[in-house]
Amino acid sequence: MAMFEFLSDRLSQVFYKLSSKGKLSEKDIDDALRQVRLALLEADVNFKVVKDFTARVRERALGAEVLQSLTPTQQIIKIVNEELITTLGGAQSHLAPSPHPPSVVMLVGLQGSGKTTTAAKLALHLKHSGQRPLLVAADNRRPAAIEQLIILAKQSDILVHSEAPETKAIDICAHGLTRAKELAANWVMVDTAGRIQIDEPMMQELAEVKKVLKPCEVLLVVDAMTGQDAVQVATEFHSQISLTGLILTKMDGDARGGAALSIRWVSGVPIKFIGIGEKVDAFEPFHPDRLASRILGMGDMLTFIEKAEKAFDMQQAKELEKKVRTAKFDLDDFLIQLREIQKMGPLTQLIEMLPGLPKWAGRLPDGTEEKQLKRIEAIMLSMTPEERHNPAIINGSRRRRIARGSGTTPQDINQLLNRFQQMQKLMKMGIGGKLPKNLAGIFHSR
Ligand SMILES: Nc1nc2c(ncn2[C@@H]2O[C@H](COP(=O)(O)OP(=O)(O)OP(=O)(O)O)[C@@H](O)[C@H]2O)c(=O)[nH]1
Ligand SMILES: [Mg+2]
Repeated sequence: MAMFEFLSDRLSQVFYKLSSKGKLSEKDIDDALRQVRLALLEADVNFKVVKDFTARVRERALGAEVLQSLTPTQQIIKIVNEELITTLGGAQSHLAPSPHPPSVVMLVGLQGSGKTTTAAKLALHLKHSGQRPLLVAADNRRPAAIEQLIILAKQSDILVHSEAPETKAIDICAHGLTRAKELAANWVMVDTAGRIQIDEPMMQELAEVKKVLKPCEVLLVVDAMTGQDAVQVATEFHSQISLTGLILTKMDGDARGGAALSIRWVSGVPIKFIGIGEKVDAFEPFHPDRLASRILGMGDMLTFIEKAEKAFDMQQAKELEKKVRTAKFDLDDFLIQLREIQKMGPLTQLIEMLPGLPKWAGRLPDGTEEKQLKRIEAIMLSMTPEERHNPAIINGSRRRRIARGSGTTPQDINQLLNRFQQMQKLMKMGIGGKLPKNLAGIFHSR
C-alpha cells in the first residue's frame, strides 16, 4: 500500500458520506470531523497536529457561508485542502543560495536516513538546473561512505572532493571549500557523518563543521518511514544546530505518511525536497499543495468544484431549491436543471472526478449519461409549456404526440413521468433537498 493511500481512502469515504446528506448541520460536520480525526491518527499523524488541524477546519466549516451553501461538502473539502496545505508548510520552500557563492549546503541526519544518496540527488538536481555543484565527502566515520559518494557522483558526472578517512571532518570541509573555488563550483553539498541516535559527540562535531562551512542551508535528511521518530529527530536537531530545511526520504515506501504530515507543523522547519526511490533521479522539490491534493484523492476534485461553481448559476439554483422545498418543482424547472448539469461538461468525466465514485463510473460506456439527458431534454421540448407545468394533463394522445416529436416511444414518456411523480412525492416528504446531483439519476435506473 502506497504512502497516503490509507488516509486518502478514509477521507474520501468521509466526504462521500457527507455529500450524500445535502444540507449539513453542525452535528453532521462534527461527526465527519471526528472521522477525519480518527483517520489522521490512524495514519500516524502527530496528535497535536491533528488537534490543531481539525480545530481550524471546524471553525471555518461552521461559518455561515458553508452551512448555507448549496454545496456544503465541496466547501468543506476545499477548507480541508487549504488547511492541509497550511499544515504542510503553505507555499513551496526553495533552496536559498548564498549571496557570496559558492552556496554551501550541509546535509545532516541519523545513520541510514539517506544523507549520502540525497547529497548526490541534490547535486544532480542542481546540475540539471544549470548549476555547477561539488560534492564533499565529510563523513569519515565509515570509509565505505566516502567510496559510496564517489560512485554516486561518478554515475551522474558530478565533481567530488574526498580525502583519506584519517583526515578530520573540519579539515575535509575547509579543503572542500577551497577546491570549490578552484573548480568554479557555485554549490557545495557536504555529506556528514550520522549516528544511530542523537548524541552529544555528533552534535558537537556538526556544530564545528557548521562553523567552518558557514552554510546557507543546513538540511536535515529524515526517513519518512520512521514515522513520529522522524518528527522527534527534526525537533531535536533544529533546537541544537538550527536547521533551514528538511528532506524527507523514502516517500516511496508504504508507511502511512504521519511523518510527512506532522514534521513541518511540529518542528517549524520547511520541507524542501522529497526522496522517492533509490535512484539518483528519484528526487523532487516538495509542493505542499500537490501533496494535499494527492492525499484528498482529488487531483481533479478542485477542478470539479470550480467547474461546478462556474457552471451553476447560484441565484437560479436558490430559486429552484425553494420550489423543491415547497414541492412546486415542475418539468420546466427540471429542464433548466438539466441544462445546468450539461454545462458542466461530459458527465462521465465529472463523475470520475468525484472521490469515492471512480470505481463504478468507469463501467459506464462513454456518453451513456449524455445520451440519456439528451433524450429527456428532447422529450420535454416536445411538450407544450402547459404540459411541462402540469404533467397530469398528459393523456394517451398527448403522450403519442410527444413521443413522435422527440423520436422516442410512449413508454419512454411514461417512464419519465412516473419517475417525475416519484420525485415529487419524495419532495413532498421533504427528502428532495439535495439538488442538483441526484436529479438526473431519478430519471433512469442503472
Ligand atoms: N526507497 C528509497 N530508498 C532510499 C531513498 N533515499 C535513500 N534510500 C536508501 O536508503 C539507504 C541508506 O541511504 P544512505 O544514503 O546510505 O544513507 P546515509 O544517511 O548516508 O547512511 P549512513 O552514511 O550510514 O549514515 C540506501 O540503501 C539508499 O539507497 C529513497 O528516497 N527511497
Ligand atoms: Mg552516508
